[in-house]
Amino acid sequence: MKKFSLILISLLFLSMNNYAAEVKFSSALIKTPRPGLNITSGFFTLLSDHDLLIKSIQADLIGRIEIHTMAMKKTADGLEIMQMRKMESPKISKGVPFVLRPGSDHLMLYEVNSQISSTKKITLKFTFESNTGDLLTQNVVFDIN
Ligand SMILES: [Cu+2]
Repeated sequence: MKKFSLILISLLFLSMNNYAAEVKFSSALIKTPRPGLNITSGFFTLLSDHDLLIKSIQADLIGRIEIHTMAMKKTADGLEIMQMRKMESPKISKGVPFVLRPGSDHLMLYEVNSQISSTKKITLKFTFESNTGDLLTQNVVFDIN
């Protein structure tokens, strides 16, 4: 019995250790703001082996970072317009790529310091919440182009 609980405890310990959800980013890119503008957009693909919520994204030199959905809407007079909406705590489903790409859902960066235009890389700090309420952070290097 004692041996059994020892095994159980070490299994628990192992799975807690492994908890550090594996979150893989690819195609992480931020567009250089156009001259005179302090907002821009960014893109990435994320794949996680756990269900997660994106709680916040922060970076030096950037005032505020949001994730937006984008959809084309027809107005009453038949015009096609782009409609962007902020996603509150976007949900990442285990094993399902979360894709932000040009012309679709995207990162929206506000109050961007002009110094960003003279650098090639920037680190964004992502804070995730697991479905057990744990918070985890991950620094992700984005290309600026
Ligand atoms: Cu947007």
